[in-house]
Amino acid sequence: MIVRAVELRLVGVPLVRPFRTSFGEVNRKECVLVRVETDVAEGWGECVADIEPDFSGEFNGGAWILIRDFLAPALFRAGDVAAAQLGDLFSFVRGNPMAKGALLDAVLDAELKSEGRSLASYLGSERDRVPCGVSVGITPSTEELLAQVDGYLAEGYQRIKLKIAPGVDVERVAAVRAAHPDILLSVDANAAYTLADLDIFKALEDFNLLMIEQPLHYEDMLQHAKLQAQLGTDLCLDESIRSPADAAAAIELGACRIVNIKQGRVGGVLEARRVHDVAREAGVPVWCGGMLETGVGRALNLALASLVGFTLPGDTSASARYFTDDLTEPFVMAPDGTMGVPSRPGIGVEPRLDRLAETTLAVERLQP
Ligand code: OSB
Ligand code: MG
Repeated sequence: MIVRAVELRLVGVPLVRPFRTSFGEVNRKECVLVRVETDVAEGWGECVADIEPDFSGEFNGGAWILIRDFLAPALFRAGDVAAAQLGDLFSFVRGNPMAKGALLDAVLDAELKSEGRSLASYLGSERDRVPCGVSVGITPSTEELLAQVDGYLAEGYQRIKLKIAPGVDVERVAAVRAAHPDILLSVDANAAYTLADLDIFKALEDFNLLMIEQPLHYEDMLQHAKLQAQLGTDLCLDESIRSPADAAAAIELGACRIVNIKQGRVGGVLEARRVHDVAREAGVPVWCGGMLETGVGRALNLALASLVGFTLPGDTSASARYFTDDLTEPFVMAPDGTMGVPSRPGIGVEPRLDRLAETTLAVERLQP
């Protein structure tokens, strides 16, 4: 397959409600969409970086330049390419899995479209529906949190994840657990604590949490291993896992007992499948995380989440949880809390032209 052009497009889509984590609050999703034109088909990818380098060191402006100045030129120089070779082709660039993943996923989408094959089937999917959870941002008050949780449970979500940060943790979790004694409940700290906060984690042990996600520094596996050794509750790593090698290290060190896999964080769906394989080999459950993706990224996430090792409900929520009007046809969750995996060729969705026109902030077309 020959890639004839790469189009970068920055889009901004308002969120239905502000999303607050320990590292900040956003009220709109802004991301770089990648469209590749090849001799056989067109493909789409979505970069999961943020406006600022807050969740990871990558950010939209950096991803844009990296693709424009390094990755796309390498792709053009390579001539006839297949998606499976791109990991090696891009290995001259260190790090930057989010930027690499967006371009790689776009090429894979084009390749699979030309073969008439769905991404889920290519990855080796075992099911056509996946169980959905929802990630609930930090709210101004406990009452507001309880109201949001009630709403999501009424919609059918099978697992509730609460964002926590110092000062908005134990009491919030206690209130939600008291209101809902039997639901699958987890928390995500986005790296906001240190080992000095052991008392807080000990206090959280009373609430039968499914897991505590990324409690400590994003680069500190050793500290996570020390914390996990002192807790009955399973730790899950998100930010700390940027590659299959990170997953192998975390598991062997005992830094977590569950892995959150975000395809966009680890360099695209092919790398994500490798992370899945590492965890599965070690008997470690995984689930599919999210980065508030538009329908393009959501389609990729759902295909990944349909692999056999994804035994826990993911942050694969419905379009309506994020946007009044998604960029693609909306992803809808059934009342039983499951969502269908796209089955059309490639990632199975395309952004609507009218929505692209309304949300585009910048476009650049790259050619050899
Ligand atoms: O840590 O999982 C996270 C959103 C943006 C950045 C980081 C995270 C999240 C979420 C929401 O928790 C996941 C989603 O619904 O897409
Ligand atoms: Mg997380």
